[in-house]
Amino acid sequence: MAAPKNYQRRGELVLLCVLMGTLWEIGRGQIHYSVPEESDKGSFVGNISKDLNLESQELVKHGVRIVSRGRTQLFALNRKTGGLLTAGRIDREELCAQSMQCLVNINILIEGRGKLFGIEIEITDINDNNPKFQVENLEMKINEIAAPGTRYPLPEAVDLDVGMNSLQSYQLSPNHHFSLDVQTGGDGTLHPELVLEKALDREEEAAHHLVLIASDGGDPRRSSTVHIHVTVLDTNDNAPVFALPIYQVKVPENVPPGTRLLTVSASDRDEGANGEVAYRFWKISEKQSPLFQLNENTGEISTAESLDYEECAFYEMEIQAEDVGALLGRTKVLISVEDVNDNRPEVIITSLFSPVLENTPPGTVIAFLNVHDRDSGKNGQVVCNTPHNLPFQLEKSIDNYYRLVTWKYLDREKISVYNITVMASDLGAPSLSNETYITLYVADINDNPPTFPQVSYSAYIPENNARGASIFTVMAHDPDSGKNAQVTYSVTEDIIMGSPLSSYVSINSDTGVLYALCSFDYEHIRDLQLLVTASDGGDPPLSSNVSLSLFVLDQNDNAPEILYPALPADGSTGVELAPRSAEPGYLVTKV
Ligand SMILES: *[C@@H]1O[C@H](CO)[C@@H](O)[C@H](O)[C@H]1NC(C)=O
Ligand SMILES: *[C@@H]1O[C@H](CO)[C@@H](O)[C@H](O)[C@H]1NC(C)=O
Ligand SMILES: *[C@@H]1O[C@H](CO)[C@@H](O)[C@H](O)[C@H]1NC(C)=O
Ligand SMILES: CC(=O)N[C@H]1CO[C@H](CO)[C@@H](O)[C@@H]1O
Repeated sequence: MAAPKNYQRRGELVLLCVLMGTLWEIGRGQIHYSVPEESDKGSFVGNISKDLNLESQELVKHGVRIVSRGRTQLFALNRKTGGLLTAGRIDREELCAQSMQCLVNINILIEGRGKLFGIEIEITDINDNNPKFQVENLEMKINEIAAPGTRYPLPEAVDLDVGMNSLQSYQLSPNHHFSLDVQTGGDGTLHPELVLEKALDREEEAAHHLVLIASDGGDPRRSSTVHIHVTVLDTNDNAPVFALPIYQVKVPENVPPGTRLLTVSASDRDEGANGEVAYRFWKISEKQSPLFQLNENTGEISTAESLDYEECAFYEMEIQAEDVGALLGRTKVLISVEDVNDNRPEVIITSLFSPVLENTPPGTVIAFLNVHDRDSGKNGQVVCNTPHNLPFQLEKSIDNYYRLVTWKYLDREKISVYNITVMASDLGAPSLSNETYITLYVADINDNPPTFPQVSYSAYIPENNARGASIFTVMAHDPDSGKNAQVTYSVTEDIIMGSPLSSYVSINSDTGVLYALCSFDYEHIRDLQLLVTASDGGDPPLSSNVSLSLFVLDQNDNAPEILYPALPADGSTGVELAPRSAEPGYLVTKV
């Protein structure tokens, strides 16, 4: 901005010199002064009076004055003392910009003598300007993968002063990652560059704060700074890392499907999308993969189906976390399933000796049972028992086997079939139990003879009966079963009135029906004593006897005859006399 104006001003001065050139008469060389810029108004520049060999009084007399066409008078003449003074502050930089020498030419006109003198005044530089950056703060972005050695141009400072007072050097605040390199251009200007010395790591340090200092060589030295804020841009250079190398969880086997078990979590030190992680099963057996589900985004592992301690008590799997750049992290998950008393004991009848003979001695083994519970620990310990009111008891055998034995004699005739309840309970809390039923048949032995309901029987048959007529039926009962209860009847042979009993009667051995084999004559035979035997079909057979008395009843087959008193021959009624005083019960007569 200032430069064109200054050139213009210098142009005017030069023009002034040319115009005045004709008046240039002084033989001696040009007068040369120098004054530092920024001197106070009225600062002494040179003694005109002395240098032009004029008495100070003559200055006024000869009308000595400064001629210059500039708008601003930089210098003034004290006519009394002959001193050339500054008329105001002079800014060298405004006047001459960056020119190494700043010369101002003025002319002194001595009107009285018609003489013109040229005076060259050099405005010397003082260090009155700071090197100046155009910005105070600089934002830079550098990707963390940038290679060491990469260069980044930095802003340059400008110092209006010249020579040593102008910009001499740049410095960078100490830093581990960056260094400063200053290149010198063809015209001597300095170009500061930032050089990456050591690779950046956003995850370690996401930003760096640097200060660039530009200094001049003046005395005192002036400097200015620019603050450089380097933001390190992320690249996906970090793999996800799980918080734990192994996750462990215990879960009761009865949790419903969908129960959350645990959440694995991997962190990725990268930021934004580079730090996003997806979870997947990495190693899981085919058998267990349908059992668990993993939320891809949250890392939450839950059950997909119900777990069964008895099937598998321990699961091991590996989980992988993957970020967008396919960088991986892995962890292990161990799931222990804890037993819950969820299985009823089972009772298996390994062998059953049924039917059992009713005369088996106490202590005979009826059955072998095996009890089993799929749970473990107390939940899997089983106790077995049977009702106490039955003639059976359980005895523990080896392993999980029980013997069912009799503890007293059985009686088929009382109970022929038992429904034995075997109750198995485990020791879990709450306990689970299961019942099983054993049907035991008691086999008959011939321990009961057929018995007759009565000790003896009497039967009656009218005389003159038809041959083959049934007289009577005896019936014996045998509580045994089958052959042992099959009763056959017989009559013990005897001799009655010279004839065998079997010629009089016979008995149907199956039905017990007694038949007459002859026609009885009361007048001939009045009664028969029989011994009927009932035998069962057992081996050996059992029998019992009963006596049967058979009476023959008289029929009216003979006309009665009155023997006394003899009837009168005339057919009249016989008379019996009785005294009047006869008491009741007095015997009147006998017929
Ligand atoms: C009870 O035991 C039997 C075998 O003795 C078995 O078949 C059954 O499944 C068991 N009941 C339960 C509910 O477990
Ligand atoms: C045995 O008894 C149980 C219950 O008392 C019953 O459920 C079962 O049906 C019975 N078994 C037989 C064979 O009678
Ligand atoms: C039945 O009577 C027959 C013949 O008198 C005899 O041999 C047998 O021992 C008797 N039986 C019984 C059980 O009294
Ligand atoms: C201002 C100043 O120093 N003026 C002096 C210039 O020189 C003459 C003698 O040549 C002195 O008399 C002035 O005092």
